[in-house]
Amino acid sequence: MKKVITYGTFDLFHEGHRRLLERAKALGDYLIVGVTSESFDIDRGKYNVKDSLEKRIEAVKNSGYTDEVIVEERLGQKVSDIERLGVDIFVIGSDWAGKFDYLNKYCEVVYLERTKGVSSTDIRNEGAKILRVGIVTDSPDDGGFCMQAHFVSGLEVIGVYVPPTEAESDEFSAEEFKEKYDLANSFDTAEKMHEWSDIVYVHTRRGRRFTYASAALKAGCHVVCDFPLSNPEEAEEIHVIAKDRGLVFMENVPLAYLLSGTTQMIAEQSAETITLSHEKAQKLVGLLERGEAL
Ligand code: C2G
Repeated sequence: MKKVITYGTFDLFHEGHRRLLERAKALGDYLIVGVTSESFDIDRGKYNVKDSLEKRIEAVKNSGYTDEVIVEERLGQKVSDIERLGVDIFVIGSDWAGKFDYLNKYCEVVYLERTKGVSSTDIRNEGAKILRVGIVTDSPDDGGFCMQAHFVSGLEVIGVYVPPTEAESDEFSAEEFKEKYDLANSFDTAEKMHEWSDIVYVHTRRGRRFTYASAALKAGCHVVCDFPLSNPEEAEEIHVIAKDRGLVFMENVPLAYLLSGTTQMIAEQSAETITLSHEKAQKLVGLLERGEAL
């Protein structure tokens, strides 16, 4: 008998979870599902799980594909589960590609394509889809980003990740940045920030932009990046990575966007729009000067 195991939170059980379990079961004869405990999810940075452990276990059982449910309570548990339960295949979604290769020592590891267009996060935010922005920065100054983001509806800057610097003199902490710009979170790894972000703003020195932009795209986040990204080859590569995943990649060239918007308005002869946006801009400047913008 071929035993298959998979793990997950399975919050607000949806079609993506169901399809994962269906395909996992089809790989063998007996499917074991490890459902994460509440405290394990908090430890790994998943704070807003809605359903209780009991409810999530029930949903996994009700799917009709599961032969046995266990609870995942700690890091490193997967190896002992696989050995103890005599597992042949470990299965997980492609959002984890490469992360569990170390389990190859104990059993076969299979990454299944994640189902697009459905996630627990979207269901949680249903009706009020707010795009969450995470910033990766090696500068203590945000370049005006947080303040400007306040004027964009449907957007929330949720936190910051500060990669380690080589020069000690440049050092500042994510916690300091978070306090300065009144953000909700500081993340100790880029991966955690990706998990919580729809968009990542890459605000680092030029040599590091490609690394952080590509990592964010590979984690499924849209990216806004300081200009220029790096060299033309890497710029081309990043556009391919974004395109393949159906994600937006944009460089931070505000004057160019302003000019293209203006050109379009002129072409459409929508002078009224130009006047209106001018008035809006004046109002914004007034608010900023009086410190009322936030
Ligand atoms: N999944 C999917 N398609 C989606 C959403 C999720 O295929 N649209 C898959 C995930 O890739 C994962 C499983 O469903 O394999 C459960 O997803 P989550 O509940 O988000 O669990 P996760 O945080 O990925 O936990 O130890 C825990 C595990 O490492 C995975």
